[in-house]
Amino acid sequence: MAKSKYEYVREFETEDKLLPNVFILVRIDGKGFHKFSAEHDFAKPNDVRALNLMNHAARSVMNELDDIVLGFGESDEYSFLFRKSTDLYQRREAKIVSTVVSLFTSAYVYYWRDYFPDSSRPKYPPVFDGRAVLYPSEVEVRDYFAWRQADTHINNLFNTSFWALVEQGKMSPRAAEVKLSGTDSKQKNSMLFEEFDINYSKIPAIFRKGSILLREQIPKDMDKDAIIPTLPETLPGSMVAKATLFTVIENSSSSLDTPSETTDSENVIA
Ligand code: DGT
Ligand code: MG
Ligand code: MG
Ligand code: MG
Ligand code: MG
Repeated sequence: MAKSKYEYVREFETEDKLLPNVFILVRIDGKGFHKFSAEHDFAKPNDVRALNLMNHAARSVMNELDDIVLGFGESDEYSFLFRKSTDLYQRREAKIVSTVVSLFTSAYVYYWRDYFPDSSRPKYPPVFDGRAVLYPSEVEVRDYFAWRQADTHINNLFNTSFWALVEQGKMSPRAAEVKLSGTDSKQKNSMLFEEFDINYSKIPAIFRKGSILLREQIPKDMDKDAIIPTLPETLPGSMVAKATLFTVIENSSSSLDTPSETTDSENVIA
């Protein structure tokens, strides 16, 4: 095709290729979900429908982008780890991040009704932002997921204590905050147990530890649609961490398919 005289404007586009041979991590996060969760009456402190919808949207992302080997979700955020050698969009940052965010957001809206059957769609369009972070080695990748999971735990313990004080203990939000300020996790655990009969360790793992989606290797000749995702809980504990973060990443190929889901992410920080 002949070049038009306008073609020169292409020269204004800049290169944004991510460094080769490092792990690409993309994290998305809901914009203003403090308000979004209130407007849609999300249960406090955790709404299992909302978390499952997040998981479904993340599964859509992983089904579309084969090079994502691991996903971790909590609250209104999801992290996606790409295999080190991915050449998706020649590692162009804007293409990678915008595709993940766009697909996640459209899937979140598309599947909304399956999780919130009382409304056909959200009251207004939810927005997610996204960023890519590069990690040079498995050490940082492991610590990254440990960081997000520690965040899940800290927030959940605080929120569980806070709402127990407010809803069961009939305290004002301000008084609950004052009572909790400066307490450590041991004190929160005993308060929940002694004052509210809540055994924190019995709270569903999806709330305490977040959700993991991990891609598993399947035999090449297997019918992809016939795969029933296996829960990593059924695998030996040590294998989940190793297979996920360290083996599967390097052996990842197009024969990898259906991510499976677990709420028990303990093994990632093992
Ligand atoms: P941002 O990310 O800076 O635009 O602001 P937010 O408001 O999205 O804040 P963020 O991402 O730090 O925290 C997530 C908010 O979403 C937080 O206010 C709690 C809310 N949220 C997330 N999951 C749930 C849930 O399951 N139930 C309820 N009630 N709220 C939730
Ligand atoms: Mg924030
Ligand atoms: Mg947010
Ligand atoms: Mg958030
Ligand atoms: Mg096009």
